Parts: sequence; C-alpha cells; structure tokens
Amino acid sequence: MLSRGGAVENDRGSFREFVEKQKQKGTLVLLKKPCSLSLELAGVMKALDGKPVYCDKIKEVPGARVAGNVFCTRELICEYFGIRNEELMPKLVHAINNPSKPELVEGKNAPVLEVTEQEVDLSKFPIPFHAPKDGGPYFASAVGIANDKEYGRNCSFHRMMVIGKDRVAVRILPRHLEEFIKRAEGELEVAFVVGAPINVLLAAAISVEIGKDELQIANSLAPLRTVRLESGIEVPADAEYVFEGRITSEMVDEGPFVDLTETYDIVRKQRVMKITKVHHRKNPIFHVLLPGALEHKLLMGMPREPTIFNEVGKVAECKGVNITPGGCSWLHAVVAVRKKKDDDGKNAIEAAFRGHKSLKHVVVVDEDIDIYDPESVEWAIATRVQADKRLVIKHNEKGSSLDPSADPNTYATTKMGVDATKPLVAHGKNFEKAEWKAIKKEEYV
Ligand SMILES: Cc1cc2nc3c(=O)[nH]c(=O)nc-3n(C[C@H](O)[C@H](O)[C@H](O)COP(=O)(O)O)c2cc1C
Ligand SMILES: [Mn+2]
Repeated sequence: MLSRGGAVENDRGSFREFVEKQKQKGTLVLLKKPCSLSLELAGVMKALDGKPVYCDKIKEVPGARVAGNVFCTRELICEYFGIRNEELMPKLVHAINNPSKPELVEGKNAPVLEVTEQEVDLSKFPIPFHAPKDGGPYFASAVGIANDKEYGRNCSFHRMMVIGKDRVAVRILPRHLEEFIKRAEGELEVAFVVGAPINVLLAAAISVEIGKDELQIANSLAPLRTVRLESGIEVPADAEYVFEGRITSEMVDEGPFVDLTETYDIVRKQRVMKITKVHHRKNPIFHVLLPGALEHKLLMGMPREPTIFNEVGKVAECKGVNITPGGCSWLHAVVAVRKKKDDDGKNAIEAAFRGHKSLKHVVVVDEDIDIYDPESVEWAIATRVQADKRLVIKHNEKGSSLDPSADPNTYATTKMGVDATKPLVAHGKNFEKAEWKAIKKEEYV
C-alpha cells in the first residue's frame, strides 16, 4: 500500500478509488434519474457544480458509468493528497523542482489494460455533447501523452471533438505537443488517457520547459504506476481508459466549444487523430469534465499559481497566490507579499505577468488580506489604492486565446496590475483593520 494521508486501504491513488471514497463518505451525488449525454448530463453537472456527481444510467450507452466535478474544489484535491489547503501550492512547487520516475509495471498488473478494443467505435463510450452550439460531442478530460527521441515524454490536456467512429479533431495550441508533431513531420503516435488521478491531471496542466517530463512531476505529487503500450508510450496503469492512435496532418474544422470563459471558442482548423485501439478497465468510469465549470477552472488556474509564486519570489517575499474563479481561473490573480521596499508591489506585478503569460489583471496585496476572499481584496483596493499612483497598465501585450476581448487574430491585449499594498510609512494614516473586543456571541443571543 502506498502511504498517503487520508487514502483508503490498498489505494493506488486511482481515479475510481477517489470516486468510491466520495461515495462511501456520502459526498458523491448519485443521479437517480437516467441522463442523456446530449446536453442533459452537462446541465445536471452545471446545476450541481461544486459537488462530485456520478451516473450509471446514461440513456445512450446502457451500462456506462460517468463521474464529473470530481476534483472541483481545493478541498477535494487536498483530501486526495491528505494535506491542508495552504500546503497545496508548496507541494506543487516541490514537485516541479523535484520530479521523480514513476514505477513501470508489467501489462498483466495494469488495470487499464484489462480490456482492449481493436474495433474502435466511439459511440460505445459515454462522450458528452455539452452545449447547444458545440461542434460535436467532446472529450474534455483527456490527457495526451507522446514521446520525442530527444525531448522524451510530454503530457498535456487536449480537448477532442468526435467527428467519426474512430476519428477526433484535437485542439493543439502551439506548445510542446505541437512541437513534437512538427519534429515527427506531421504524424505522431499518441495515447490519450481519460480517468487519470489528480496528480496526473495537475501535472498535465503545469507549464514547464520542453523536455521536462510531466509524469515525473505527477509521481512526485503522489506515487504513480505506468505501463508501456506497444507504441512505447507509457501511460498511468490505474487509469480508466486509454485511447491510442496517431495524430495525422489532416486538418478539419474544430469547434465551436464552450471553454473556460463560458463563452463559445471559435472554429479553427485542427489536426485529426485516428484512434486505433481503446484500452480500459473492466466496468470503466468515464471522467466528464464540464468546460467552464469549477473543476475545469481549478485544473487550469491552480497549476499556474506555483509559477507565479516562483517569479514573484525572485523580486519580493511572496506569501501566496490565488488565481481567482471570477477571472475564469485564468485571467486574474491576487498575489500577497510581505512588503519590505516601496516598489515591491509594482515589481511583484511585473513578475506575476512573467509567471503566467495569459494573466491579464493582477492585484497585489499585503499578507493581512485574505487572497481567497474577494471582499477582503476589494477592501484593500478601496482603502489602499490611489489609481494615479498604483496602477500599472501595459499596452499591446500578447494575451490569451481564451479572452473574447483580446484581438481575435493576434490575441493582443492590455494588461493591468493594481498595487493594493499599504505604504511602508503610514504618515499618520491608518491602514490596519481595527480590532474589536472578542465576544462569545452565543452568550448574548
Ligand atoms: C482541463 C484542461 C483542458 C485543456 N485543454 C487544452 C486544449 O484543448 N488544447 C491545448 O493545447 N491545451 C489545453 N490545455 C492547456 C494545456 O494542458 C497546458 O497549457 C499545458 O501546460 C500544456 O502542456 P505543455 O507545456 O507540455 O505543452 C488544457 C488544460 C486543462 C487543465
Ligand atoms: Mn511539456
């Protein structure tokens, strides 16, 4: 048994064991009414956002099992790791700086290889159609793993739109997987994993240099077992599904797709992947990740907090970073510093933009402000900011493809930082919240 605080007996840290644990605790919402993959499941998950949801009555695929909103709060993620909320970011920082090799197991010991389907028919799997104007049914929780002779392994999320029995259109931004494909002259073997544990999901969302193996970061977060497929690609041995195949140079329309911002992303030409084999556990659970909902937001934003923390740490004493859900968990951050020099706030603003390239607005506060409480942050802006002195505006910066207000072709955007720290010397003014006499209110009411 791998030791991890809070884990159940014989827990290898798999997706299904975490789902099972939520079921035992009574925190998993079991859908009692049959649910359609077409819009209905997404609607139910949205209505129950913030709570893990499970359904084994999918109308279109009898016998299929799905789980969603599984890692939709920091508390759930911390529960998986057996740590407290404030330990999460240091844990991510540690894993990025101390990657370690997963344990490679034989095929016969890998649950994900229990069943192999050579005849691929994607309509047999519970792949949801999320939003009315989406371009098709979508995999949104799929983590793609690929190898390059020189760089080694890469692991990243890519949504996949179903366009045929064994074909999907894969959204690939110009990052590491795209680089691997170019180096392989346009065609590359890949394996997409669905139902991976949270250490793999977080590692796949982390942005590190090309050549750094994200599965080693995952293993450092929590012990990971991998198994080697015939293609040579190693995948998490305890995952629910692996979709194996080849990314081709054929380009098709991909989208529209409701993305993180809860707006429809535009249609673009993207590569086709031909799926050649599907491996899965017996009685697999498909991980449905609802775009724009809390689980998607947390997985996108939180793994950028350590990179902001590292950059801010180079110019000031950084006490915390929160990529806030109101900013789509991507475009906004609040950074806390222990101020020692007058320009710490402004330097922290510039550093935060370096730590997360898609960041558009950042507020820097002192450590007496609760970065997880929007009212506390607003209070700091209200009482500590004079806009003519405390704003940093950066024109014509490279922004995020997800921001509908950025230039649609170049993604050019204007960025803003607010230094909401109090001055080092108060000059007779009061910037601290007054303290009240401590009272036991039960005694008075
Ligand atoms: C839930 C989720 C979905 C994502 N979808 C995509 C996607 O469809 N295409 C893409 O290129 N990146 C997507 N990403 C972002 C990449 O996973 C992320 O940028 C990652 O750092 C890229 O890995 P790389 O640095 O190895 O290239 C998604 C991230 C998350 C958390
Ligand atoms: Mn990478």
